[in-house]
Amino acid sequence: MQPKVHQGLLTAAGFRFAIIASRWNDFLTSKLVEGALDALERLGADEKSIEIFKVPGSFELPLTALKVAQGGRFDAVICIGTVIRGETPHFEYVAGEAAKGVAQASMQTGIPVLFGVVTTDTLEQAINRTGVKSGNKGFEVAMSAVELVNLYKTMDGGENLGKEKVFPHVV
Ligand code: INI
Repeated sequence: MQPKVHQGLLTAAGFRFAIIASRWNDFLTSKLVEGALDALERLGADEKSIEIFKVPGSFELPLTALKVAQGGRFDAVICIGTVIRGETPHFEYVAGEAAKGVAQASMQTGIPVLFGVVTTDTLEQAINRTGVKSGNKGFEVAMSAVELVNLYKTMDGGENLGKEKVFPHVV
């Protein structure tokens, strides 16, 4: 059997990206933002087609992502943050709400909203996920964002077609 396979190209040229970055643990999240920018640049995105929105913490990512996605100016929204279990007694609330809200923003708008939040037990694990050891989560989610905008463009048969069909309230 050879079923038809649908998958997105890894080319960012012509697409617009929003990065929403939490200020918490800025020495780590700034590395994640750098990783995301590195990926977008290397996949051909134009600097002018990328905008960064800063928010106080990861808890604030979902609503900001929703507003940015609803604005209709971007093809994908990349949310970035770091939540470390050992550093907060309300880890579950912050990380859980961030994950749930980011998914909701995507589902409500039809625009890919990526979850680039590093959630770890320890500071060391978080450091390792920001480019020091086991990859850079910002780079990875930016790659996923590019793949998805290409996949959805193909599925829609044209830019924004899906949005018009499925989400008439999103301009
Ligand atoms: N926000 C984070 O992004 N990471 C954290 O580790 C964190 N801790 O540890 O509390 C955190 N808290 C702030 C939270 O995201 C909100 O900004 C705050 O609760 C105001 O709504």
